[in-house]
Amino acid sequence: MEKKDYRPMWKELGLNLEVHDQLLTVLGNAYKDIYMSQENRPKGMQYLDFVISEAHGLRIEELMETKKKGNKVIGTFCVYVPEELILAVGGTCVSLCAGAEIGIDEAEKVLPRNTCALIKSFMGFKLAGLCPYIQASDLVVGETTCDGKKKAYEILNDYKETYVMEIPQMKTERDRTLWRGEIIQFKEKVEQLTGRKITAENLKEGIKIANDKRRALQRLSALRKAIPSVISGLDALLVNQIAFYDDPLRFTKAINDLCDELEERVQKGIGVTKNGTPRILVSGSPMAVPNWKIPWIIETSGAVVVAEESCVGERSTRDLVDEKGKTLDEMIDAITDRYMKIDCACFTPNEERPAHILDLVEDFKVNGVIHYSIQFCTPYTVEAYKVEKTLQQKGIPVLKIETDYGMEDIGQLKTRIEAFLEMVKG
Ligand code: BJ8
Repeated sequence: MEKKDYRPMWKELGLNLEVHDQLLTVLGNAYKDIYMSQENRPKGMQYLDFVISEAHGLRIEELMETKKKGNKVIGTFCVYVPEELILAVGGTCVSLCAGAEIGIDEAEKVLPRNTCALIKSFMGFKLAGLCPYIQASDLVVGETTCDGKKKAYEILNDYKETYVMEIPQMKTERDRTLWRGEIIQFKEKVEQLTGRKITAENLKEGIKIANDKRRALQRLSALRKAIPSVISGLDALLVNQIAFYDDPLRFTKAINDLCDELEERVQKGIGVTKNGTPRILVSGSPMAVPNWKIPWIIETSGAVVVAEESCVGERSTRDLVDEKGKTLDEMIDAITDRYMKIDCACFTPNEERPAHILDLVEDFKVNGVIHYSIQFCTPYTVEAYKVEKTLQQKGIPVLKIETDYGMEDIGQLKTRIEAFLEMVKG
């Protein structure tokens, strides 16, 4: 089937068509090399292949359609933004482009060079006119998680209205009160933007949609405990990445279908790995599309990634919002409590995270942990020490990696990862 020409839409959105074309070509080739070369992929992954191929096309067209009906699109960069409130009023919550190196030159005109690649990437995508999601968004919502992000949002706000939620730094009762207040203020912002009231009835629906998506992702995660592995880490990561872009109802159905297929694989003992393949947990900074570098190196070095302790992974899906609440107040409480459980390294102390990593190692029969920090990401790079110490005390092999989105260090990383995998096997 011939591909539709989306260039008129991209032009209308103000994208830099020439550079955007180059970006799509590079991404298409990378996807072919990394994803389509895998063997024995589940059939259900065809849906994900399709979604990724239309990430800047059909999906953006859908967003423009929903906007024409008076619905709003809200762009985010963090799993702290409570999407339930957006869904309640018929809005769409999308993650904005932040996983590729393109646009870095533009970003470095306004940000220091030693800023984490994720921040430079979102700034670069906006300044170079390459992210159709931010162009289609009616509002961007940022958060005061790490210093780099919160200061970058001040700059981003000069180019696109950016509303910032204050995320507490600790998890005391006082912090919970602050966070609950932020959620109420965000609710008012959403109501003002959309001209629609958030009620107990529509919020219940918003909670259900978000929880159903998380339940499908939890199902996928649980299926990755199987030996042999029934899906590659790369494919599972892609599912978690696309969760941030796709229509939630359609996505949930597609992932549940994929899980049905994987359950059948478990029953029949069909896997994508051989006996004795080292099982790796990747832990740390989030991997936004198309950041596939580390799992790609791991899986082309003879191991399989069985879980991501990451916001693009089970950190953002493990907790559901309690659905028992009947009044708006009870639902706001349930949302507050659910989001307070996220153990991002921006919190101090953050003892839950190393403890949770140990649980994952046990549950997923992990042979080794690769701690991944985006270079210049202070929260995860510093917290890596505690994670490493906790794992070493239990005799669990761990490798700490710091890298950006560039390809220059691929050879060096491959050497280190291969040496680590040798040790894990031995
Ligand atoms: S809840 S992990 S999505 S903040 S990598 S920009 S922390 S310097 S992305 Fe994150 Fe929310 Fe936390 Fe999750 Fe800063 Fe680090 Fe860069 Fe980061």
